[in-house]
Amino acid sequence: MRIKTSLVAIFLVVLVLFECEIAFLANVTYDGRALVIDGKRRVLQSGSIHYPRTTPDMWPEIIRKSKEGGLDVIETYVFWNYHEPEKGKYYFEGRFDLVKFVKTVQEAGLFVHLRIGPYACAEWNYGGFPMWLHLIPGIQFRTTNELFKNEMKSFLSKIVDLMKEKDLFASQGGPIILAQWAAETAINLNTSVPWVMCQQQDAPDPVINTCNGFYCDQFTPNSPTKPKMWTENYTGWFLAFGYAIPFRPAQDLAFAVARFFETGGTFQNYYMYFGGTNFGRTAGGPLIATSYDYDAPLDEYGFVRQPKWGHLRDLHTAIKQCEEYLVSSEPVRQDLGINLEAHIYFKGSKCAAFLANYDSSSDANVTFKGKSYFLPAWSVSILPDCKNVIFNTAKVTSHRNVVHSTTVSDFSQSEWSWYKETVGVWGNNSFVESGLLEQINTTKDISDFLWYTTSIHCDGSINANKDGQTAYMLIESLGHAALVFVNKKLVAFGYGYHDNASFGIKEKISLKEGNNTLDVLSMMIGLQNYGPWFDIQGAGLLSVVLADFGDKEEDLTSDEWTYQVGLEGEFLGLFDISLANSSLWTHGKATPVNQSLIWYKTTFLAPEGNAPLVLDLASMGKGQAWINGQSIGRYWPAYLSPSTGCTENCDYRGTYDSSKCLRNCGQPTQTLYYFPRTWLHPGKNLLVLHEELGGDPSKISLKTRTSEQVCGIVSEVDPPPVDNWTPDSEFTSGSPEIRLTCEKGWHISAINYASYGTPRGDCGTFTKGSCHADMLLRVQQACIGRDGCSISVSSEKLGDPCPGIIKSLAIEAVCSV
Ligand SMILES: *[C@@H]1O[C@H](CO)[C@@H](O)[C@H](O)[C@H]1NC(C)=O
Ligand SMILES: *[C@@H]1O[C@H](CO)[C@@H](O)[C@H](O)[C@H]1NC(C)=O
Ligand SMILES: *[C@@H]1O[C@H](CO)[C@@H](O)[C@H](O)[C@H]1NC(C)=O
Ligand SMILES: *[C@@H]1O[C@H](CO)[C@@H](O)[C@H](O)[C@H]1NC(C)=O
Ligand SMILES: *[C@@H]1O[C@H](CO)[C@@H](O)[C@H](O)[C@H]1NC(C)=O
Ligand SMILES: *[C@@H]1O[C@H](CO)[C@@H](O)[C@H](O)[C@H]1NC(C)=O
Ligand SMILES: *[C@@H]1O[C@H](CO)[C@@H](O)[C@H](O)[C@H]1NC(C)=O
Ligand SMILES: *[C@@H]1O[C@H](CO)[C@@H](O)[C@H](O)[C@H]1NC(C)=O
Ligand SMILES: *[C@@H]1O[C@H](CO)[C@@H](O)[C@H](O)[C@H]1NC(C)=O
Ligand SMILES: CC(=O)N[C@H]1CO[C@H](CO)[C@@H](O)[C@@H]1O
Repeated sequence: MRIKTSLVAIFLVVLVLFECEIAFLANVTYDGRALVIDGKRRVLQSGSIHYPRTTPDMWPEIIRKSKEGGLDVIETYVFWNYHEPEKGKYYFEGRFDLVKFVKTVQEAGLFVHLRIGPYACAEWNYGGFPMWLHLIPGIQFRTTNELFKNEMKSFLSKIVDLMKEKDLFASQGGPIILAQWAAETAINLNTSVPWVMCQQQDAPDPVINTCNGFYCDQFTPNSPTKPKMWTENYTGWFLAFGYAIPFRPAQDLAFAVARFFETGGTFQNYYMYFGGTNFGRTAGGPLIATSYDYDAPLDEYGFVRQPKWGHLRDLHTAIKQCEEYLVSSEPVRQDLGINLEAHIYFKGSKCAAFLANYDSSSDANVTFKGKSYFLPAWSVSILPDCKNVIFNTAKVTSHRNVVHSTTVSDFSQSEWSWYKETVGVWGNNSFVESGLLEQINTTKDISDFLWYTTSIHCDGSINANKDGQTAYMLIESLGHAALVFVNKKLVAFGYGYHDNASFGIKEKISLKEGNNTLDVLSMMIGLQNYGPWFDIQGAGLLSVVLADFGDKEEDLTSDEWTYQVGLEGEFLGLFDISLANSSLWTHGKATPVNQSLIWYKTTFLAPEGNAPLVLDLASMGKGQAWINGQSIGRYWPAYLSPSTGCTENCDYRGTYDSSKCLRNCGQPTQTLYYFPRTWLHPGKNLLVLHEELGGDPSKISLKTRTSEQVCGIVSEVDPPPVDNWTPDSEFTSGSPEIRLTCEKGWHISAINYASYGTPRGDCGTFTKGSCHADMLLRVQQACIGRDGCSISVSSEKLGDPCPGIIKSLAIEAVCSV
């Protein structure tokens, strides 16, 4: 995401498959209004799902929930650095099985929008560029540099060939149609599908320039012959270590999407619809967290996030009801007052309308075609017949959910083994250089770690302060973090931020007479994926200076330094299953705690069932964890977010930005680390941790989700469910409903609260109002034991406890496995 550089573009691959599962050649073109598929203009809802951010067994269910949520298109980047880890050596297995992913979407009957890049950004390590590409002398990324273009072309050919091999191209009678990044090349490819470039105002014809952002209603394509497309509308925001958790209210996201379609848009993509997890070292940087949940409509575990998922599904249904009008004409704007407007789409004498109040605080009543409508601030109402409001973005009738994680096992009684990492040089492949080397060019990203070691000779008398310390050590680093050891003893830990990974360390140290050793372990936490010249930002130590307590300084920066890439434990492969019984591991009674640079190992039994699993690593500092040899990602619970800036109930009204709505202030950024069930097997499973700062592994626990609270509150004057609408019917004839649904395979096990009247509060805090009729029994009868239920909200059905007063039904239910 966050693509700004001009030569970046994206590929559009549209894969058409119909319910009858007969694929045929689809003719995809576009005009000034919309994408045209087989001669028909289409209004399309798209959502990003990155295949390696989950496992193939999860793909069908996540795609099914996306379709059920009203998506037509699944969009993904293609991650070059993992598909071509070494120049000319390709990888398409497991989570990187692109063909399988495309086919899975095809089987679900959805289109695919494939963004082959080559630049992904996407908070992905190095924005998806392979490290070997960076190391080609003379290369310049994302420019017309020939070396770069050649490599890019051969990767593209590889992907194209792979798709051809599987008969997935339109030219073969298959379903895929494709476009390319550099405009001339794209058109030359003759893929017979439209190309889109996001955030590129100068996209030459016929490449379609598109919009990325939180809102795109103000966006216009650079030519009237191109449709208005929105390729990245952020459903939330990514998480970085050291930051609070961003979220985006469903009402604001729905408002942004409705405004886009109101003002002429016909294609929109949610970035992300499902975010997932940055397993292993795939996270971008600096300091991108392991969870890539993104506050997306489907959460990190693949569960629907309510009310966001349901509210957007209702919005998509409402927009679909207007599709024939949207594709027939340009919208006609009608002024309705200050910050109030309507857009009308005509087809013959009939029309559909969007009424908008884009004022960030004042609600309003507007008159449209002789009828009065109430428009809450910062909302859009959708009228598919220019008369009946079937959806308003600020009115959430979809239920909410609150998910509970319960501990299924802990590790307090587990037998732990450990391995103390060597401080400093550990192998015969270390080397000596004068001066401080840039880290990425030195490690080539085969490891997060680089040891910088040297010796400090002190002769004669040393002036000590009253604590026996003798000098200041001043270190400047480009990032991202560093542990400093003097005479093999840890003296300091320094680290940067996602926004600025540079940092300095100033620490009093004690030197002894004669030789002293200085070992600095410099660490990367994800290679930068975004920003000007992000690929040559660099990392590692910049300067090391010793200052005594007088005015003497000794600059060690240009001294001889000995370098060692990686950690000994990584070289030995301690995370690997094959070393599970190795004598390298120490066993004993007391497991060492609060020690830096230590490896831990234990085994555990797979919990029963198929609910998603997380490791709660709150007791650990910073490191990486592996399950049966597979890395679940970097962890860093010791990094707390700032204590201020959070809002309990973020007001959805007014312009959203990534720092507007935050939670979890003053807490560890991430304590729960997801891992796929498929990485476990019956019997004993191996857990290995590499702890860098100090932690207590006995306090780790394994958690799962076995229940969730599901709550709804709907008023008798709310519209009936949007999918009840049929044109030409009197919509007012149906009654509003509360609909509760559980995750697939779950069922409603309890009703905690059910009141018809004037209840107040929200999920978990509902209380009786002055008007109250107990609906517990009734709701229990209708819902218990089922995977979902719906209850009409009308006094006719429920009885009238207080005539003349507008009443609501509030329900809090529990879904469990
Ligand atoms: C594809 O559609 C366009 C516009 O609808 C049309 O002009 C063109 O002839 C079609 N091409 C094929 C191969 O059907
Ligand atoms: C493009 O592909 C179509 C269909 O495969 C083919 O008929 C046409 O000749 C090609 N055009 C060019 C310029 O290669
Ligand atoms: C809108 O109209 C209703 C009904 O007439 C009234 O109760 C309400 O106060 C009005 N709201 C605004 C913001 O004018
Ligand atoms: C050191 O050298 C030996 C043999 O020369 C080799 O087997 C071993 O892997 C090397 N160790 C390291 C850490 O490079
Ligand atoms: C980044 O942090 C470093 C060290 O704290 C500081 O010297 C530098 O000015 C910061 N840079 C920016 C752009 O804020
Ligand atoms: C100090 O350490 C360096 C590097 O290990 C070594 O070459 C040198 O001989 C040592 N000097 C003394 C006085 O021990
Ligand atoms: C890394 O090496 C490349 C070429 O090998 C060079 O162009 C680049 O400037 C170096 N990067 C840094 C940060 O030193
Ligand atoms: C390690 O030992 C256990 C028990 O002795 C055995 O079940 C397991 O297969 C061994 N694992 C490996 C990788 O050798
Ligand atoms: C862990 O060790 C650090 C430094 O050695 C110390 O400051 C800290 O208090 C210790 N924490 C615990 C929980 O023992
Ligand atoms: C890449 C991009 O378009 N980013 C935009 C996302 O939205 C915010 C808020 O509207 C803008 O400030 C960013 O520039």
